[in-house]
Amino acid sequence: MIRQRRMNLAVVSLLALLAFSGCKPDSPATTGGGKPADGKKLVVGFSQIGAESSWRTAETNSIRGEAEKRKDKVELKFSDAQQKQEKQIEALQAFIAQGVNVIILAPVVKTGWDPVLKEAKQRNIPVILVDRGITVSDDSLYATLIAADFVAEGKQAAEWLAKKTGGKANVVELQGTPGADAAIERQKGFKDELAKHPGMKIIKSQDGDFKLAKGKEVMEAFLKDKDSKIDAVFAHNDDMALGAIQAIEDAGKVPGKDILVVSIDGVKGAFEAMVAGKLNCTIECNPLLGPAAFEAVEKLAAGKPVEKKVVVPGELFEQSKAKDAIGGRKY
Ligand code: GZL
Repeated sequence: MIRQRRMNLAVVSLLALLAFSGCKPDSPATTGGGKPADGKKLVVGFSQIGAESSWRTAETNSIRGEAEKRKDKVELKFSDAQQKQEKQIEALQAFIAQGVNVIILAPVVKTGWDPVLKEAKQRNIPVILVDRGITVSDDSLYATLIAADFVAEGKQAAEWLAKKTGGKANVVELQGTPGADAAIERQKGFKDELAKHPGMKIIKSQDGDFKLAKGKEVMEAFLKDKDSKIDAVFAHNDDMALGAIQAIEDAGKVPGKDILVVSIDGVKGAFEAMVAGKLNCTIECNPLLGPAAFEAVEKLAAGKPVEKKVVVPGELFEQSKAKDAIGGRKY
């Protein structure tokens, strides 16, 4: 009898210990998060990657423009991380400490976000991902992802190139920022589609960091190798393609003819290059994410549900369509 009571006591003590040893569910935030205090502005923290491309500038302007339209009820705190993840994490920690109501994050790379997103969750601050996705241990760590289908973009580029070259070409690839969702997925889509065409071969592939200058530098190096005949360039974004076009011209070749150029984004410079016959095709990746981002901000602030993923559509433009389309482009 005494033995049984001792056992019961031990079990009860163990359960009590577990209950108060931090195993309890996340405690709700004490401040910050979701709804602003009565009469106060909704405070939104936006961690932007940087200003590496004209696409990025268009995205920044779109989001800041939407905040400006709502300036009587929204305060936007903006941070430019110069493409460094540690600076984005610092910015998010600062937003959390300031008790913002909602965070918008354009994540420079896919991984390494769990700890800071857990801090935001602890404070009940919803996180909206724009433009690039992430890999996390628990997808409740972000509210929604608003981004294009990068695999489809890469696939479309490969399909167009295979058709244009009759399925026979040596291709060089200018990759976007290493570890970035857009770079990883565009490369996957392109390679998987190209694999269906045995005559299509990626003979060189290197990081151009989504930047015009670096795209030019990498293309110059590719062109110096006289042993490889280059038939086409696939650039993960238009800015690197525009850099490659400069390198091709500097090498005394005709871009768009001697070497085909295919890229993604659909920025104004790409349309100008297509009208000039120097770029052959670009797949649109719309950076004007401000309206969709603030639709999500307002829903979250009102405690309403949001879609986990919003796929931003885009279409393929080639030279034949460029002249008619360029006047209507918004970025
Ligand atoms: C795409 C975005 C990419 C663009 C580049 O959503 O992340 O980053 O394609 C930009 O131009 O630098």
